[in-house]
Amino acid sequence: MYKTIDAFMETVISKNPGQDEFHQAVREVVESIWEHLQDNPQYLHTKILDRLIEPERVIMFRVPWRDDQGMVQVNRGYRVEFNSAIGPYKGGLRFHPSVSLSILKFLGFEQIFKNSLTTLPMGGGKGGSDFDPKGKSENEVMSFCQSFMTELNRHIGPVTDVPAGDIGVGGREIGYMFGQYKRIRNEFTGVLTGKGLNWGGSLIRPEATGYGCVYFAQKMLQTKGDSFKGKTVAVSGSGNVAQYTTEKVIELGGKVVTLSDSSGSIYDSEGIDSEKLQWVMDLKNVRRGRMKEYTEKFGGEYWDGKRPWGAKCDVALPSATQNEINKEDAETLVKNGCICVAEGANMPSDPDAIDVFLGNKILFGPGKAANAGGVAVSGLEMSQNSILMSWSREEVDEKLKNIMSSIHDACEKHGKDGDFINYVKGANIAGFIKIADAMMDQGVV
Ligand code: NDP
Ligand code: 2IT
Repeated sequence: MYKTIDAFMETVISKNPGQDEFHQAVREVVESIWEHLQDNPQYLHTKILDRLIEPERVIMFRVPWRDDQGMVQVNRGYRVEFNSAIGPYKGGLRFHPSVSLSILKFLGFEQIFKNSLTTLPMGGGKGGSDFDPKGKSENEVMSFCQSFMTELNRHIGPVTDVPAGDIGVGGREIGYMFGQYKRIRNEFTGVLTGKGLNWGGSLIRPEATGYGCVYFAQKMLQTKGDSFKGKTVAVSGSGNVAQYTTEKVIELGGKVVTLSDSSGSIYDSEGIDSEKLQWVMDLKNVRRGRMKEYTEKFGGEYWDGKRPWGAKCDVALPSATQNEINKEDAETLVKNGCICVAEGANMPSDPDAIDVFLGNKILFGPGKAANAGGVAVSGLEMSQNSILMSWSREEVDEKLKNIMSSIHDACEKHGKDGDFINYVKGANIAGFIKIADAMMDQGVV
């Protein structure tokens, strides 16, 4: 039995060398639940924590494909099937050159708790590849997706493991992978979520992560009697999550002044209105261009190679990638009057940044709570597929709102400390209890 958090983390680090992002995600959870564990020795005796940090299965495979010049290219594919205590493995696929086992283990580990919070029966998993879709032709993306699914298909299934999108994987890639799965298996099933609307997809799934994050931030603001109306909002990223986050903030009367991509950020003091957002959606989803072009079209400032956190804002909604807010960024945000941060991305704030937010007692919603709307609507897509029905936009949106609200309540229940809510602690404890109890019920497996 471990005496201290540091002693536990030493073992995690020595068993998983070099997996820095995974260590970071585990430490955050363990720090939150440590006290709860000491008060509940049944979890210690059954080594729930030791079992929880060990994926049930990790699959790693070769993905060979031919580029447009006929040259053979080789990427590495992964699926981390982390925990199936409360349902089939569920989580996205990420295609990005930075993808490694550490990144996918951190994402899969986070996903276990996130999925538990959604109230739906989904276990945790994550996968992807170091393939870089940037600059590739349609044909190359399709060839890669088909090769990737040629191996992945034997490990997944509607009651086993149900992947979806993440960075670099959107409707286009899900389509190519679904087509290949169906061709190999001769089965039309809900094996992937984020599908097209006329072949089993759910209304609101594309919007769900962004909308859900804004619904969650709205609940957080309401605890202070506040709302999005008239708020200046900094959003990072310009992909799926950033786009629909911006759409919902505009609808609720807020003003989004920043967006970004991996090359830099744009700052528009007038606000990104619906028309400008439509242009961004076309730029990123159809033309696949860079955010720099925004300032050439609409004016404003382009901050080359910089993140958007220098912008003065009331609310920050990081929606690009992990560790995109460090201590200095967090201090700048707080100094400039930011009162609320809700994470659309997974682990965008590093541990020092989280300390700054919590230390200053601002509203801070961690990704596993704030961005759970995406996987929640994936869960609703699975339900619709299994009953061969599709629900209306209003029905799905209503269910999404209710789920985000219940996640907020769970965070409040386990994270309330006087008049402050520690959402990190609340989300981790609430997520943990459901998984740990299910694992206890199912014996040593
Ligand atoms: P997209 O691929 O649609 O967009 C990603 C955006 O983030 C792009 O603007 C991209 O810029 C930027 N970005 C990616 N990597 C980096 C990097 N290393 N440095 C700076 N910017 C970067 O992905 P999503 O919008 O789907 O995902 C964004 C975040 O939200 C991720 O953390 C993901 O895990 C999380 N998330 C996504 C969900 C979903 O349903 N899609 C659900 C829950 C969380 P560029 O174009 O230059 O690459
Ligand atoms: O990080 C995430 O929750 C996602 N990328 C969505 C996963 C899903 O299965 O919809």
